[in-house]
Amino acid sequence: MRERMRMLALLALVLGLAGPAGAAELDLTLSTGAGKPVSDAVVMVRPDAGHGSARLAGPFVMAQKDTQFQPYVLIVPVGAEVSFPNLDPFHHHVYSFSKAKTFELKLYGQDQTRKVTFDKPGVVALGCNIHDNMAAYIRVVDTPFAARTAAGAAVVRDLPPGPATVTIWHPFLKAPDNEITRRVTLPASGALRLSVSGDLKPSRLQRGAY
Ligand SMILES: [Cu+2]
Repeated sequence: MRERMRMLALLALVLGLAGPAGAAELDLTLSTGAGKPVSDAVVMVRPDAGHGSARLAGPFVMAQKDTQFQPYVLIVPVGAEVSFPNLDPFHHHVYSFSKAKTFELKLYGQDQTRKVTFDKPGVVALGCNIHDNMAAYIRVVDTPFAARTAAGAAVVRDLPPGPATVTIWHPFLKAPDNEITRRVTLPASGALRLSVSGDLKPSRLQRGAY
């Protein structure tokens, strides 16, 4: 009897950890009005049914290399600890004034690292006090269903079926809060294709090809 109870408890734990993940995927393409693919956008899917206890997996790293942040856009879950290794043979001084996380990592040198925990969802714009053209973004997400576009495409997997809200964000997207939102209904299995068009505001802090 005790053995059976233990088995049931274990089963509940396993099911609980797995959450309501399903078999559908979202295939998103994002391009400008002129048809150019947009990279470094973040696609977030929030199923109406919720997402259980599923969470994006780390490690989460925002490096400084060749006088740039790498990557340009990093997706992390709420509560993530992000490391900021300096891989350059000179100092950097990383900061953010963003509402989602205001912090400063004072001058530190080659092969040193620092850690910051991001405890609120939102956009964190990064800069360097020494190098004015260094810029990057951390998007802190409250859903495990998130992906970044590369060459204008992103795939979000293991989605539960049913209605969901899809949010597409890019630091320079011409839209309120730099976000476009779509309502979709996810199938029980297979792929839902979604094509979205959005233009970017020109900025000296833009990076990548689109
Ligand atoms: Cu720097």
